[in-house]
Amino acid sequence: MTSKPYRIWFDGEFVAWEDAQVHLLTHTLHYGLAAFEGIRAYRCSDERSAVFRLQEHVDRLFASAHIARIEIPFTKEETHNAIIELLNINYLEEAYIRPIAYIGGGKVGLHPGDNPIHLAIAAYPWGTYLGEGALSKGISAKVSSYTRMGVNSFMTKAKISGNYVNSVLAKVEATSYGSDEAILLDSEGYVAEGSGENIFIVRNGKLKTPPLTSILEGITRDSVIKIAQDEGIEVEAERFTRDELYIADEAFFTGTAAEITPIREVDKRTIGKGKPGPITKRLQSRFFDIVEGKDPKFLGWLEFFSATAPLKVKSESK
Ligand code: PPE
Repeated sequence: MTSKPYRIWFDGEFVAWEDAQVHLLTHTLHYGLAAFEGIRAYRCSDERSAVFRLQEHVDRLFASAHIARIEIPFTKEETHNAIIELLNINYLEEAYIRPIAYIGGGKVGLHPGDNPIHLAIAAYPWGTYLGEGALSKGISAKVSSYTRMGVNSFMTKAKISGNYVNSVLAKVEATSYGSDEAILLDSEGYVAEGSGENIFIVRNGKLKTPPLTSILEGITRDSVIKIAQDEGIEVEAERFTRDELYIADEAFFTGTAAEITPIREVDKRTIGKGKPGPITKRLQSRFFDIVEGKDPKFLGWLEFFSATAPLKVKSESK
């Protein structure tokens, strides 16, 4: 693991990047049960910075943990404050924030028993998720040979580490075939989501996105729906097939990491004109205005902080 000059919040203390270690017999390492989040903080136009929809992410972290029967030994408020403190302490004006609640070592075997639950939060700069030019030119995607896991096999509403085995397999497959990202179909063959994003299509001026049945309840997805409604664009949460995707006028992914990434090609079929379409561009530009605090209507989604006032480090090592 390459060292970074950032501290990590680990069970209530700040530790150096390289000291945030786990034991080999960590339960989660073997069985994949951990609840995690991906959150972004942006530098705003007025010298301040802001975390985008922080409370919703903290709520989803606790919802994922609840589904997984992981009892996080901190309150939502403590977690929320820890994230802001971490950004301050690291002077991070822009960051990707990764909280993870996991089951530690103790008894080996499937039942987590009394193994301790840990909460760790890392934050570091992370640029464009799908590579240079992804946001301005769009990316290529491949419908995966892997099916999105069924709703009674995995808990798709929960952001649980083990769920991502499906995503990692799909992502590696897609990139090894030369595509930038994978699109997974659900067990009935309808379009579900990307390996780490929700998906939207535009047809005849209307937006369509798969219903929440078998996908992650994306916070960016929810934001895009609300922005589109504000723009007077009709949005339907309705199932669609891969061939409807092929004949869409526009398509894009949404996610904290991916933000709003246009899709210009799927399975070697050009989508629309093969470049970001007008509705995608409109939503993308409104989204970036909002996260940068330039849109008074959506200021409620931002939690401002000043990364210029670091707090005192409580502890050097765990
Ligand atoms: N679906 C999946 C499967 C998913 O992982 C994400 C986020 C989304 C939808 C979009 O959710 P939201 O971020 O709330 O809009 N994926 C996270 C992890 C990416 C990673 O590579 O790690 C993210 O974007 O932070």
